[in-house]
Amino acid sequence: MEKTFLMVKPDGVQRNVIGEIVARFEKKGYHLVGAKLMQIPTELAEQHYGEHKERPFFGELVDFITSGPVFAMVWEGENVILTARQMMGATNPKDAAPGTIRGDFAVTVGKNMIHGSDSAESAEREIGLFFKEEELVTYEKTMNNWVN
Ligand code: DAT
Ligand code: MG
Repeated sequence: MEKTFLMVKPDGVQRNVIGEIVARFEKKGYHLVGAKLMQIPTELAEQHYGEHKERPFFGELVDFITSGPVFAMVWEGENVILTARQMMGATNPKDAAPGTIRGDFAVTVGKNMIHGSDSAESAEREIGLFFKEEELVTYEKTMNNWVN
């Protein structure tokens, strides 16, 4: 089953909306297989955002994502990578539709509440960066039969 890496950024943790964000993915019908509150070390932040190394905002991005704890998660489900991105909304909250997480909770691109993998390759890479194999849990919910 498809998996994605999602993370409530430091602004979301500080603003007490971890629960609301988790609730959206739970209610959608996705399956939580790993989660932890953590402080990202600078080196991990630089690796995670490696694709943006040459961008002018890279330094700010690393400073922001390491500015306080994040809530890192792995979610599983049919088409979860693309659908989670749709539920997050556009990167810049000013372009994010109402009803999306960024549309409902955020104002500015520098503090846009949530990260989500953008492809199968980045999901695999990011899950590997943030979680050890043994931190991901395999379990059944009888409710899954009512979703799929
Ligand atoms: P996303 O988080 O939607 O995958 P991205 O990978 O293009 O977006 O960029 C990573 C993060 O970098 C994004 O969530 C916020 C920040 N960012 C992107 N573009 C920016 C910009 N023009 N100025 C400042 N920060 C930016
Ligand atoms: Mg991205």
